[in-house]
Amino acid sequence: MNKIKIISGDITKLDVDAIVNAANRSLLGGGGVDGAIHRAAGPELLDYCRSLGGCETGEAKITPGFNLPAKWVIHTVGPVWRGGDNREAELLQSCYSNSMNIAHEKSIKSIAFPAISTGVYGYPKPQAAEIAVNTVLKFLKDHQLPQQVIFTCFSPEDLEIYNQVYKKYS
Ligand code: AR6
Repeated sequence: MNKIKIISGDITKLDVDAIVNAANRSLLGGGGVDGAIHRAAGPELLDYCRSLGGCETGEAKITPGFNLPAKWVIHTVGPVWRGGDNREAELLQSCYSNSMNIAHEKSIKSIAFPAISTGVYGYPKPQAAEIAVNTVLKFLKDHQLPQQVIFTCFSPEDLEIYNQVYKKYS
């Protein structure tokens, strides 16, 4: 079975063990995919997140999925793009590897990622996709779990970028 899948769609609808949220450091919700996840999970998610004390950029924290089809949400905080000389690549890589580490610790079999940092936070999409695909491929080489990683693209442009990057590295 191919461990990586690239699909187009809404991450909140996916019936997977965990979805990843592109959150902010407060973990108290926002727009974009974060807003969509909180709306679909229901108010219990925000209540739970209040107990977590926020999250640093590049780090990740797990919560239940509440009303989502996904059992878990792994919240990670991507870097804001400020030209590329402010550790953006390293921090984005940490988002993917820390999320994968948490998934591994929780014996999560399937996990879906959005394109972290590429919306409001302005990370250039092709560069972000390279980091996403490379970091996940490297993790999968060394670990049995998760067995399935889904990159969820919210636009045809993202789908095209991910497919091209994946073709290059797989
Ligand atoms: N399913 C999958 N992907 C989605 C969905 C969805 N339902 N909705 C949006 N995307 P963004 P960021 C894509 O802006 O850049 C929030 O306010 C979107 O097209 O959600 O990391 C947080 O609270 C883009 O490709 O996240 C933070 O303050 C990707 O998800 C800030 O935005 C990420 O876009 C984080 O900014």
